[in-house]
Amino acid sequence: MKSFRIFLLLNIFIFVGAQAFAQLQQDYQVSEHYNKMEADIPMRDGTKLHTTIYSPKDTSQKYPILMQRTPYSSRPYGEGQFRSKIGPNEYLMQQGNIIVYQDVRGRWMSEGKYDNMRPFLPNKKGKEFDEASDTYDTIEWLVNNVENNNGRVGTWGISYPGFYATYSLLSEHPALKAVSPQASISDFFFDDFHHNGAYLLSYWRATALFGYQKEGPTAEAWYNLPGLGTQDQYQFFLDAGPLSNLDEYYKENNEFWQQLKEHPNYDEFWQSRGIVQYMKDIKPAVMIVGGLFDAEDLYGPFHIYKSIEKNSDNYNSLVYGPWSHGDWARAEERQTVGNIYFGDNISQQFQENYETVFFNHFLKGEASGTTGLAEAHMYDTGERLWNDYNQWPPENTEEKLFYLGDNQKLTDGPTDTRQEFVSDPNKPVSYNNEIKTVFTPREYMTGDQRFAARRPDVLVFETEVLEEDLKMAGPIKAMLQVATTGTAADWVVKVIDVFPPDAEDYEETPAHLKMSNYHMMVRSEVMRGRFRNSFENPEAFEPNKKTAVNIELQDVNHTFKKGHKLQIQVQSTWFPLIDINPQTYVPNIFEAEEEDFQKQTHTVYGDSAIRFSVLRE
Ligand code: PG9
Repeated sequence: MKSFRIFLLLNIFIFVGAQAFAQLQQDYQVSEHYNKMEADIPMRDGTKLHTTIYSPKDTSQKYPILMQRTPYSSRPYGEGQFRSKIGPNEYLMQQGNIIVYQDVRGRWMSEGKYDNMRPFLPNKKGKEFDEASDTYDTIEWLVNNVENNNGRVGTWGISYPGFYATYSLLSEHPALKAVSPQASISDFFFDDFHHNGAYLLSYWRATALFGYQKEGPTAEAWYNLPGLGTQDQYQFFLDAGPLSNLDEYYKENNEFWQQLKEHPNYDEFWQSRGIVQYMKDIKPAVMIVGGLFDAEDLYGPFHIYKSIEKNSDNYNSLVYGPWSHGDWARAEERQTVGNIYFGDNISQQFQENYETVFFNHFLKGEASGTTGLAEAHMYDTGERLWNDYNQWPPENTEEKLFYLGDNQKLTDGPTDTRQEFVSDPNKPVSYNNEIKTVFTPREYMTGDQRFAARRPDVLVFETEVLEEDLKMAGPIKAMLQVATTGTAADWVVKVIDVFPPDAEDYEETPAHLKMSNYHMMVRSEVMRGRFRNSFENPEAFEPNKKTAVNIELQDVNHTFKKGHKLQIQVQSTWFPLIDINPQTYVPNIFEAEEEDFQKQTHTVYGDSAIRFSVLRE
């Protein structure tokens, strides 16, 4: 009885504490605790970058500088105009830090010309610049001109700001001590606008966000996102037909649209803009953050972390949670992605117990590297709890191959069977089962895949009901053996957790859906078949010739529970997440004509395998 009373008191305490913090958040006014100034900081070439600086009114101590460089505006601009929340999270804001936001070159109130994913220049001379030198020049100005700073600087950012945080590592400014790239774009050929060379048609509207140069410093947007005129984006893009028909919306002055069309392959244009290649000999402490269901930038955080880990001996850590793009920075009590609920206060606990600890240790504390935090803090999205690993991928795993056998089964060995399906460009497989137009797709990452499983042009392979838990921790590789009657094809592989018939609904489960037998997407990826041997030099398929196509799917940390099933789906269209492959080889799909789009029959052979990293207990 006594222990129950203690349990009850503890829960009352937690509830009261959470309520009190929520109230504190609502009562906290940035303007009451911070002064704000704006400065146009000159870069080495003379270009001025608009920078907003929030400094604690309390000057009883010195503070580090926490900076975010962004293409999305450092607004609000103007005296007396304050953000409602500043910094990576509320804890760091309320503890007191100097928080800085900067419009990157060519964006908003900054001068200069914008360059999407501006290439890094390793050996800059004189006034030559890139985002690393802009970061260096900014930090140099800040530490010498902002009062009451303690000489230590951190950077952070999510998504494109995450790219600039990653880039800040290349500034090599001695004051830069801690960097947290979060959902960082690393390479537009694998993040956001392309996946393994397949163009993300679902990002088409966002082309306007980055495609136009502005006349000069502006506090107002100089671009508009095109409207589709419908909430049914599947129908809109199907009716639009070949990509060239979309030119009517973007003219020559949309630089990014022209670049997308002119560079269909992984050529020097894209390669020079990738940042992973430079993640070597990194000195500042790094905490990479990502979401295991991040539809936009899943490739980036994993590859940046792995490159730093392989090529540097700095403090380098990884956090991947049950999050969609940027969820970890929000304060939703119930953490859900699409139809799946993972738990309560997951983001707040990360912000308080991880992100705040990381920055305080290196910017205010002893900076010894003994943070008490894990090397890899990874959420198990099947078990619904956190794992701490001393390396990522974990060492105690073994490879397990599942073969795409006959009769919709996953088999332990290859079979001499084959499965065929007709892929029709006029009836592509939808990437989700909803009718709504989105800025960029997100919820499909945990979406129910039963709608696809019941189509004849989606191959399904699955295990029997699992008699024990099966934990996957690390990368997944699809090693397909395929053929097509055509000369071009895309190959999509989906890894699915099939829930048991008695799975219970969540609070969020909509009336039309049941979690019973839910086919939860765990991981998915596409390979544009022409890039199977090289992203730089595409190749056609030889009709009806058995051909190897390998696809790296991004890492997972997921337990397929006893009573569930592991399912693999294979398909060749994924619309309008990605554009439709004509299935006739043309040099540039952005220039394909109506007649190039042909129905073809594809074959998947029984010696195709999916390789998982299974955690040994
Ligand atoms: N990586 C995200 C994005 C880039 C481009 C278009 C749409 C989204 C982001 O920066 O939020």
